[in-house]
Amino acid sequence: MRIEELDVRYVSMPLITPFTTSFGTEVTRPCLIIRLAGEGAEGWGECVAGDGPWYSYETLDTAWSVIKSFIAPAILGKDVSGAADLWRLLARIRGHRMAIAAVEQALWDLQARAAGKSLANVLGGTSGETPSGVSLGIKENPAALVEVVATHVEQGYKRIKLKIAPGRDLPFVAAVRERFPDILLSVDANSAYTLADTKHLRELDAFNLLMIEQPLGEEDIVDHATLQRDLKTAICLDEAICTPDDARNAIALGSCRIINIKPGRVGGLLRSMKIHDICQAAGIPVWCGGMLETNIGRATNVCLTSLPNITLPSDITASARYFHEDIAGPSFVLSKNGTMAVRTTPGIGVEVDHAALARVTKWQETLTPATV
Ligand code: OSB
Ligand code: MG
Repeated sequence: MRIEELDVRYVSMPLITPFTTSFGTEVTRPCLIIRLAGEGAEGWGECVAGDGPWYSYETLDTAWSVIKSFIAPAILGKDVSGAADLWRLLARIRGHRMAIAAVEQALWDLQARAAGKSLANVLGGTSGETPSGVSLGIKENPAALVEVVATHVEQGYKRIKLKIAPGRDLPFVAAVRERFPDILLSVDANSAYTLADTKHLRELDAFNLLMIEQPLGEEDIVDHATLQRDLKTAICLDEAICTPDDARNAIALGSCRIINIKPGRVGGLLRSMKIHDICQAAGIPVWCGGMLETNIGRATNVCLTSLPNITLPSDITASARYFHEDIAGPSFVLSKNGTMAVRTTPGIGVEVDHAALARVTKWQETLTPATV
């Protein structure tokens, strides 16, 4: 498939509710929306980097710079037959996985649409629905958090994840556990602690949590292994798993018992599938994390969750929770039993709403073989 055009749009979407984690509060979700076109078909992808390097070192500016200067020139006008081919063309690029993932995602969508197949089908997905979990930001006090949890338990989410940070942890988790003794509950620290907090983190063992996500350094797998030996609760790594080798090494060291895959963090769907397979062979369950995606990224994540070893509830929440108006549809809604349906329509399973996209687009640039 000859790639003829790569459009990049910088989009900024106001969030319905601000989202607070240990690394800050987000009130809008900016992202880059990528459109690839070739041979009469098009495909869409979303770059999940943030405006600042808070979750990851990548930002939307670095992603745009790498896409424009290095990714677009390597693929425009070229025949690209799939993600493996894309990776071969981009082999000289180190890191910048969120930039690569956004373009890779658009390529998968383009190819699935050209073949008239759903992305889930192209990826070899097997399940028709995926259990939904929800990630709840840090709230003012434990009582306020319990109220937000109650709303989401009523909506049917199968797992509730609480963001935590030093000073915003034990009483918050205790209050939620007291009100909901039986729900599947987890916490996510986004690297807010160190090994010196081991004694404190061990107190979380009392709450029968499904997992503690990324308690320590964002690049660490050694201290996590030490901590995992001291905890009853399973550690799930998020930030620290950026490549298939990271997954292999973390598993070998015993740094975690669960891994969260985010296609953006690991460089796309091909790498996601490699990590999925490594985990499956090692008996490590995985789930798909979220980055407050629009329906374009959300649709792609849902397709990924149809893989057989994505067994735990993923951070794939109803679209209406995030934005008043999304840029693609149909929107994702939670089924009565707390699952999201995997779409069978061609490509990622959503169509772009061009008028809605234009309303949130701050700038756009079209790259062609002639302009790079
Ligand atoms: O650590 O999983 C995380 C959002 C932005 C950055 C990091 C994380 C998150 C979430 C939200 O937890 C998941 C979602 O609902 O998309
Ligand atoms: Mg996380």
